[in-house]
Amino acid sequence: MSTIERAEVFVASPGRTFVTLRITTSDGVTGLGDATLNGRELAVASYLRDHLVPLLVGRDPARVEDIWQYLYRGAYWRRGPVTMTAISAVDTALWDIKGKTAGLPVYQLLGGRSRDGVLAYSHASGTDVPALLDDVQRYLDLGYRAVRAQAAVPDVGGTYGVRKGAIYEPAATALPEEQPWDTPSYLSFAPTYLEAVRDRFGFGFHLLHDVHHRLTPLEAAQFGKRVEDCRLFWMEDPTPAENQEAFRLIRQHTTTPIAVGEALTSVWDVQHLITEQLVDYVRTTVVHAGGITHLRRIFDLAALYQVRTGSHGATDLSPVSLAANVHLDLAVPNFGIQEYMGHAPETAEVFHGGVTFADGMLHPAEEPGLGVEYDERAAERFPYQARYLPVARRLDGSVHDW
Ligand code: KDG
Ligand code: MG
Repeated sequence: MSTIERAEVFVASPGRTFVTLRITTSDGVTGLGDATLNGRELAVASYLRDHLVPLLVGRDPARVEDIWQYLYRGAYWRRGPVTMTAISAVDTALWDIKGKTAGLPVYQLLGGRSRDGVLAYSHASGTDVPALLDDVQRYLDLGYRAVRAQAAVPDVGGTYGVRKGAIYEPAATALPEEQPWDTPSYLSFAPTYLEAVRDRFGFGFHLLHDVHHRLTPLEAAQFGKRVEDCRLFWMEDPTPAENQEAFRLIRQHTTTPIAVGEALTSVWDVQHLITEQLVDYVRTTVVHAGGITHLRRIFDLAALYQVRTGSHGATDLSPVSLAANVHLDLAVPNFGIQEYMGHAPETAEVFHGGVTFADGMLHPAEEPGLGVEYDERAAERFPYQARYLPVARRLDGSVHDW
């Protein structure tokens, strides 16, 4: 029987920080898992190195479900982003190994293709409306059939989602940058640029918008109602998801579809949202919601309630977890859309292979496993750099949700 011989944790910052787990079996087969938790990377690296790696050595890598249950139930302390990201990395690496051992790409182990490709959306943004419109044009020219639109709120610096360089990277400073926030300014301005996008480009593509947890339920209901004529694919994270009943109020007032879940990490965290049909899209991912094994469980629950998938795919999801997500997206019946922001050029020096983009769709590699390799030598050129997401403060100085 093949056993897990070693499991190594790599922390490197090629363009941004990624934590990567590599499991090697006694047969010499390797599998990769993403363990990146933006701004809390070293906590997951330690959880893996200090607490999970010693439990893995000597186990049968083929027993993916059993290892998942062992790490989840066996910890006693359940859920939470650090635990779930660490379990995700192990699970993803084991699926990679299973695919390589079977000689099949992972999507074949998940039931095979349900579709020819995975619809992807990317991020258009601008420091003002003309710049946003130029950027939407750029994404449509690149072949995207779905585009997210965000513009800087006038006179309020540091709006969420507005790109400064070639790639939008919010975790950019060694300590958290403090950014101002003003809800009334956002509520009067954001609908106008979404309308400007529809006026200029029409309705022949999907338009998305991320509110990024900034509104109260009533404000979110007002926003959703106000932008109904824009026919958004979704408004994302309109209000923080700790109080899930809050979404019922939003629902009762608007038909704008709702997407939630990039910061949620287990089926129990989304159970109420799904079974009460309070959202339309669930944004949980392979990297933060327990790997392929657990994310499939979430997606299957969602399918029972006609909730579709729309997994998070920002720069802080490494090419490994993005690939794993796309394998799953390809297979599940209730796939909706996949976020795809791309990565900095340095990232491609370390992670080889992965998904490809063509005609608005993502495609996984056809090699056995996930189709991504980690270049350990190249990673040494990019030592770890601490980077934090910003923190938002209202104009009166109090802390707001970022
Ligand atoms: O780590 C947090 C980022 O990935 C997040 O702020 C990006 O909201 C985001 C999105 O929708 O991509
Ligand atoms: Mg988001």
